[in-house]
Amino acid sequence: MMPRTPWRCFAIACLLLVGATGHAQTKLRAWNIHPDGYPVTEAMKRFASLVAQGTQGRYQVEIFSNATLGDQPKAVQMLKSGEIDLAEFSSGPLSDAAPGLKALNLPFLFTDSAHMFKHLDGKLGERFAAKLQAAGFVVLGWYDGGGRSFYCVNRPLNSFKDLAGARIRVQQSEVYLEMVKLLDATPVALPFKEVMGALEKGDVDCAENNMPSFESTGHYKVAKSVYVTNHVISPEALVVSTKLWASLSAADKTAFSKAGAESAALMRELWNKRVASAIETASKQGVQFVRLKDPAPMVRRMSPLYGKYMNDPSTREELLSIISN
Ligand code: GTR
Repeated sequence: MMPRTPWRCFAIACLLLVGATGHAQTKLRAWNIHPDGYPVTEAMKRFASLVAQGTQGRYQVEIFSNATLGDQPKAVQMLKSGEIDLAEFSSGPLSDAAPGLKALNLPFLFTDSAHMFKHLDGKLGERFAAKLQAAGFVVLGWYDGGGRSFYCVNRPLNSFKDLAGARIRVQQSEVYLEMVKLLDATPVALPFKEVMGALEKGDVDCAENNMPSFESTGHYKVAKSVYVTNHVISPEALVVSTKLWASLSAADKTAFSKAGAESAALMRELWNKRVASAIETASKQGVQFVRLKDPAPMVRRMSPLYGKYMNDPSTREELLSIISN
């Protein structure tokens, strides 16, 4: 009988593993910024289980939540280079890697999530997905980032003019930086996980986000005035790297796409419930919500942005088709 050298033991173990499942298993690393229970996280879990099911266990998605693998701009680069396989990104940071997406970050472009999905679930979504694919990201589902609003510590907000002079945290994303400057305020680009500390220490006066993130991060505990502007209705996307995509068989691509679509449907459903419960939690803690009644003056203030991106050939066509529908 042959002696059992270490390499032989390894080979036997591999054969046994393949024999037990009928095939080898590939582990995929998925990046996520949110905590457990958040709509994005729960939808990604559903995606992972559907992928396992649809590929008879050959692909196992491991979700690294809470940005433990790094902040969003870093993860965008990691996915582009194939260092991680999958992620859920907001269109803000994603648009720095795929500039055509900047159109999606323009303020007051969509009236609400239904209007946004009317476009993203149709021809326009396909066009954005093609731009993303050329940049290294394959879209498997459009998730909801809802309406983003401004909120501040010790600064009552009754008009966008009350934001003048404030230091406002934004995502690392060009349009967001430009938007805050047009409000005569100072944009401070900070990673998501550092915003709470910055609000507490007074490094920034304000931030802007959707209500589920305002609540899940605990920002509502210090920022007691919210100006409900919904200035950006922001799409998010579940994406895989083009490297992973190229390695999948046609049948596995179908299984991944189906899992992506189902996870997006779940996400959107969970999202609406979470918006309502986030507002309720914050209201109970004394947060004051003031609604922007007439967006026209704020829209006028943003006009240099519309001019800039309408003249930009990478965003012009998409903007025209959104505006005309
Ligand atoms: C959240 C979004 C995150 C991240 C964050 C931020 O609403 O889901 O992906 O973009 O906002 O402001 O950094």
